[in-house]
Amino acid sequence: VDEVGMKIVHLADTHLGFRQLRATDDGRNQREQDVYQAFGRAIERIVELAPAAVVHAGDLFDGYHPSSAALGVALDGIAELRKGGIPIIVIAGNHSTPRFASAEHVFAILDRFETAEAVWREPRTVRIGDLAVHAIPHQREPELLVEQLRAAAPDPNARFNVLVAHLGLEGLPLVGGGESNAISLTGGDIEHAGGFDYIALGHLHIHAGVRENAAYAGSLERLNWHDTATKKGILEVDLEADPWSDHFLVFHELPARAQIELDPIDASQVPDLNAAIVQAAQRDGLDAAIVRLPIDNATPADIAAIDRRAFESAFAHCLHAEIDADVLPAPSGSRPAPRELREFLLVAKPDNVDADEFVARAEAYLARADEEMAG
Ligand SMILES: [Mn+2]
Repeated sequence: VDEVGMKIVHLADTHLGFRQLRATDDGRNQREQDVYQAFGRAIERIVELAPAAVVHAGDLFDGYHPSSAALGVALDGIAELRKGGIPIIVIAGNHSTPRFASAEHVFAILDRFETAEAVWREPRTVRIGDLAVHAIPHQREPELLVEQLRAAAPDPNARFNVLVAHLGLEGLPLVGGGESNAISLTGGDIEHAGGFDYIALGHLHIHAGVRENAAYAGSLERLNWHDTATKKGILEVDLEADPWSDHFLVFHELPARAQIELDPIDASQVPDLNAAIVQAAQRDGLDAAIVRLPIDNATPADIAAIDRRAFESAFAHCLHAEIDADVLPAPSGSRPAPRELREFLLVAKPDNVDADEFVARAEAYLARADEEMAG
């Protein structure tokens, strides 16, 4: 640790092993590869920045039983940091916490082979020269996490004190969320930690400041449609700078796959829905992007009349394109003919669901509704 400054890098929510969309022709999952590449680029940038330490604020892996590919990418990245003499502290997030206490934790392996300072189950303070990193991993019980946050106190013998935690805060969108395992705390809970030089947070996938000395780094890739972040990257923190100054926190943007929600088409207003769909695909910036096209006020007949082939070919330059239809209820007393119903269901169906099963279930629900209404 030199005397020029004390800079650390904060990243989070890398979700190695995340998969989405179909596999490519070579059998690999493109989104999984995107996430690995984003992590690799982050590691490269960190090596260039040469910080005194790196803190990873949770969800290093997408799950608690990472594939050997995901584990390999993590170990490769950590090895690069080690070559640069840069220690890394990683904490367990909700995605990397087994639901059963008896399950072996992948962090046990990182720790055992001294690759990273991996912190799970119990909070632990890692000392690196003048820097004390107070690492508080995810807990299944919110009360326990709050208790541990309140108990955390800066080490008076360390020149710099950093707190790392993985949690949601009330009032902030739950972009990491929707998960049963996630925890949200109030702003007051984090105020208890105000004595730290910096609080490195994970869980919210959109980079955001929480107070002058606390921030979410955000994820490196957009992993769902809730993630409307305009930029992805990592945070460089100069612990010697004034927290109110511009150089205390520097966000280093890194490239990520574009995820674009197009302007909605109002099906009740356009003369030719198929032409409007093809028109929407002409927008700039859609190359290799993940694209969603909302269609509002569509009748089941509008949806059934969508030309799937024209749609696929208009959006062929995208990695993935999908229609997000907001369908008006069918007029009462009527019911779609079986063929129309099937066509509509195939448009509405999620990617990973079997078509025949989806249609069969819908037919069963309709039959039940008929019975109930007749009875
Ligand atoms: Mn996450």
